Amino acid sequence: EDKNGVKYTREYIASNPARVVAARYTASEPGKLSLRFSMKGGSIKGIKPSYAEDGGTFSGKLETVSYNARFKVVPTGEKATVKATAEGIEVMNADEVLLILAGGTDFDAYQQSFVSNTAQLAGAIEARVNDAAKQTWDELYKKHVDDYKQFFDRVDFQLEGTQNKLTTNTLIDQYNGGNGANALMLERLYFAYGRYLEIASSRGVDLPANLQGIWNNIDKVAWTSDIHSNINVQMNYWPAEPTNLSELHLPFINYIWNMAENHPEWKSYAKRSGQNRGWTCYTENNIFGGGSRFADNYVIANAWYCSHLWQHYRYTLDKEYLKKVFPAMLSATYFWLDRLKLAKDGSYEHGPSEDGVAHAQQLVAELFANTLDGIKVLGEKESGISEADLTKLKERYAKLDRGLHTETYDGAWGQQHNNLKKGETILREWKNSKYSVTGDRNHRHMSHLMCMYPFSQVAPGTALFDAAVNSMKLRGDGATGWSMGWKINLWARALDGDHARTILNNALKHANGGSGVFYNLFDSHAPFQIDGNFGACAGIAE
Ligand code: FUC
Repeated sequence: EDKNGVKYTREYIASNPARVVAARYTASEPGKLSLRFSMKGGSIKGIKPSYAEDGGTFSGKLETVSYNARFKVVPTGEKATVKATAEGIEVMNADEVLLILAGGTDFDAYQQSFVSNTAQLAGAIEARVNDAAKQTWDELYKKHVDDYKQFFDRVDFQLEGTQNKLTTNTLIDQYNGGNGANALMLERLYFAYGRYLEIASSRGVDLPANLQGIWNNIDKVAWTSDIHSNINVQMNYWPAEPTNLSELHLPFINYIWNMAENHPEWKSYAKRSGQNRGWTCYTENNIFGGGSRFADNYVIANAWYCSHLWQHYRYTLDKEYLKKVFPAMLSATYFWLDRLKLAKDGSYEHGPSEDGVAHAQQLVAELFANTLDGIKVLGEKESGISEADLTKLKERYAKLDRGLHTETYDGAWGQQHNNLKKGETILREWKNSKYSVTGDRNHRHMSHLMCMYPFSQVAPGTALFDAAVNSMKLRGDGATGWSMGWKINLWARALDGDHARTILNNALKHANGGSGVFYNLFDSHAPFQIDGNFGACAGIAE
């Protein structure tokens, strides 16, 4: 920023090693920086920041957690002065200013009360700020970048001929989905950004990234910034393993394990859903194991979650890890073992009311298959399953409806709908009712295509695979943010990279109130949801 011939700069980092946000303000001439720093607590009632010497602080308690925030300014320059007023900290005539800001709560996922060390919170935040303020910007910056690069540099993705010359908003405005240097740059950047967001949202706390990652900045945010289990939180971790960020999958995995094994809520939801054994959660979840009653029939979330526990094992082959999380997989398996019911055709369906829905059947199939594989890896005894349950599991898995039935597109929506012609075979979404009766033509959830992505239940070159691809055609390309993320992966799995890129082209358009990206490259569903960023990143890897 230029003002009266002086060039001003601002740089910010959110440092994991220092656990602070640091900012550096500079001016091209000495003594030209005069700034006031103050704090705002959003809509939290009763927040009153106090300022003294060179910093400010506020603190308080919500229903469960206590919070504390503090900042300190470090001005440099011969003429620099700093003083506290009722409005904030005023710096006059500095050459350069370093700002250190830290915030924290006493949240502790591993306590039944969900808090610990409350009395130490204020002191811990103060120490953190003081430690960081003793370092120079260069030191803070270097440690921050080194820490980040240990993950980021594990993958190198180049597209031939890209050029990094335009600002991000210009790249977006000029994006035409072609093969020009700038279009390819944006695609490369979007992949890098997905990994950046995965790294930056997964450090330090065993909680998954929520609908806005960790970047919600408004009070009345969509879906209350929840942990949404009917695809969104899972999609947030789709890039973790395939883009070599395996450890950064752990905040989600540890959350699943902890809630399933150590806290009572998810077990109580299993009971409320009619099962004596196991655990489950509902669609909308908070960080205390709580779930709203919205869409509380989505108890299949437990099976989807367990696929993440298993995927991490598949990428790491870490048996000690598997020993730890396997009880949570087994427990979810019991939930479904007990819940399945024998259908008229002799197969097991998920019951008790929505019989044979492909989505749930594919998920139970995945859970049972992975649990059986886990028992093989750990050994029957170590796995903790009883002989009777193992017999039952094998029998039910053998007779399980896999959710892979087909039907004919009979032209109910026109001789050709999207890219599908009458007479072609599609995958059934519902075992007992036709696509055209229950189906929402262009629905964003590709629920019956779990078998293609994230799972690999249908092999290329088979009739089922072709039917699954036909179902994708029938849905068409139009989609919301995360739905495009899913479709990129699906078309990649369909071995149609060109089609995957067509969806990516749509996903990278400026959202303009609808679906696409904002100028900071956050994904718009609409509104802002981070899942679409992660879905597209995983899709590019795929
Ligand atoms: C799923 C979607 C909604 C929304 C919500 C947060 O339930 O179907 O569109 O993205 O998650």
